[in-house]
Amino acid sequence: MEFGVVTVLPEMFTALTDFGITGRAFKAGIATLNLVNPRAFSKDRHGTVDDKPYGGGPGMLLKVEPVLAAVDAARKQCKHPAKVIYFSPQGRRLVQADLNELASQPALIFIAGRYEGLDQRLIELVVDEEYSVGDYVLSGGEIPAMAAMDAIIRLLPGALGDMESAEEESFTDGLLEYPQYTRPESVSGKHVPEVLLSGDHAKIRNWRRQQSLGRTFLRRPELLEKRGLNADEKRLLDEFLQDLGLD
Ligand code: 9D3
Repeated sequence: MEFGVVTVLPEMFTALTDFGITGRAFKAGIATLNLVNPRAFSKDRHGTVDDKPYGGGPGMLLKVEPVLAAVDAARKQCKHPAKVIYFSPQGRRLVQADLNELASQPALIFIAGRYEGLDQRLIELVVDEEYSVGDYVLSGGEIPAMAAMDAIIRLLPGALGDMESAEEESFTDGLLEYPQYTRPESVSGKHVPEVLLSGDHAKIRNWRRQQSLGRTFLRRPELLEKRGLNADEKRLLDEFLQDLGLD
């Protein structure tokens, strides 16, 4: 997968290229990254990349010509035709289904917004999809672009080790994870649930399923509404709530 990123802060991307699973994927050539700084395409000797909004008001926008030139340069560096994705607070919320679709593309160019964002004409001219990562205020689109690339790289063949891949397969059924414990058996008077020490693997599987259902019901009820529950799961959830005295 070929990634291009248009950003005035390319140095931030070492967080992705130099560490962990994503670092390994770039080293192995599973993904490639071209960083393009609009500042390199600025027309004046100060390298100006921002300008005032027409109509007045606070804040600055990224200038059109340097960003347009940077997107063109990013396209030329791609062997494959690229979709252009813009990260902004006005975008649709990015979810796993979007990332699954993006992971099937041969090339993606991300535009990371800074300041108050992009001129609307630039969005209409070059942007295929506009995404937000959530309803909170960040300082720019670089961290959202990195989050998207991280999530996409995990989906690429060979990016995860055998252990991580096996874990990934057993997940994706729309529930939150069950609570997990490692040694020691007791921490400041808090003990590992007895069932996990029992060696009864059917019972452990059942308990974990119940914990997943209970947690999802309490923390993310909208996930259960979308997914629905079978008769077995209803019974496990009822028992979970009964045990907590929440029925
Ligand atoms: C005058 C109001 N502006 C400043 C508070 C709005 C604003 C502009 C630009 C708020 C944030 C940003 C920079 N954010 C992003 O580029 C961004 C973002 C985000 O802030 N939240 C969630 N997802 C994203 S994707 C890109």
